[in-house]
Amino acid sequence: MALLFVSTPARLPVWQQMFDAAGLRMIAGEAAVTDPAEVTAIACWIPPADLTRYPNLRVVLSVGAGVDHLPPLPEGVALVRTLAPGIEAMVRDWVVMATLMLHRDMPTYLQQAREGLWQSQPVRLASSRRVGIMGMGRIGGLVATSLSALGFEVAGLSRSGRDGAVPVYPTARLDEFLARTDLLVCLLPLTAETRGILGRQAFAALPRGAGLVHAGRGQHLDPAALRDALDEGQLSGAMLDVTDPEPLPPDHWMWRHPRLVITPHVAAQTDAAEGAQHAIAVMHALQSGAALPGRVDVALGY
Ligand code: NDP
Ligand code: OXD
Repeated sequence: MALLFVSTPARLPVWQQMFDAAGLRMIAGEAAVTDPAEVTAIACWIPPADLTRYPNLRVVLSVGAGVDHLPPLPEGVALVRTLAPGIEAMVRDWVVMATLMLHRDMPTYLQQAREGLWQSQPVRLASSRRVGIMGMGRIGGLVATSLSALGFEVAGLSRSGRDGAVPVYPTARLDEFLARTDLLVCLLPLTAETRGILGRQAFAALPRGAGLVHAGRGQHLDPAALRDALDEGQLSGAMLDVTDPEPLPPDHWMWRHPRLVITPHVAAQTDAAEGAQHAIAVMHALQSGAALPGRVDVALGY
């Protein structure tokens, strides 16, 4: 029973040391595989092209929180995502920063700074802005708590609509949720249901001048709809951490739009020790037959 590591080389020494300490076998890279039958789990962002090479493969572990980048897996191979408090805290920090940037008009001030223009905009209380968080899972819940503590009026959207620390709308009440949202935060997984959800219909349902904070996935967003909404003033600004494609080509219009601020998918980066710790928990669960932590229900369309 071994885990094949095909992720970022910089994380390798930490993983190796932690696997050795746990008494678990880890193979560093496909070139080091001598007996493919040993491999029961693969930790990766992008998996090896030919998974049929590993007859005893039971788990593919995404080294991130998302799994949408992974191809359909062979029958009998479980899909697991990394659960790590560091990922969740990092994304929370990015979303709080991005929300505050829109709340405090930073796209305008960044543009004014380029022009050497000293000009104040009206400042509003956080309590006068309604934040709407699409996706109230592990990350959305943390973000809701933090933004509520800053005084924003926060609500969420999820499939179930189960209330948490803030009121949560079910998907069936999407339009109602959007109509009460001044700053829209997307923290959804990319699925067949959520692809393109940030499009013309959603933007039109928001109050005029709303802002968009997007840390989900690039394919949630229709870029042409975003450009029109920004140019027409339906949206006043957007903060994007994810784009389609990634990397965003240097000549893409989004880099230069004055109402848009883009970061290169850096809301979170998995900490090596936290990632290894989760992988070890997965290997222990595989050994004992316990439920796999972070297992994704593929039937739900992830
Ligand atoms: P979770 O699986 O914990 O939560 C997902 C949430 O989305 C749940 O509340 C779920 O609802 C809801 N949801 C799923 N489908 C729909 C739908 N069709 N309509 C409304 N709500 C829906 O995920 P995480 O919080 O851990 O992560 C969320 C996403 O954040 C990741 O999938 C990834 O895309 C992104 N991410 C981005 C990072 C970055 O660096 N930019 C880093 C890490 C994550 P319910 O609870 O009812 O099932
Ligand atoms: C992730 C990400 O899914 O980095 O962890 O987006």
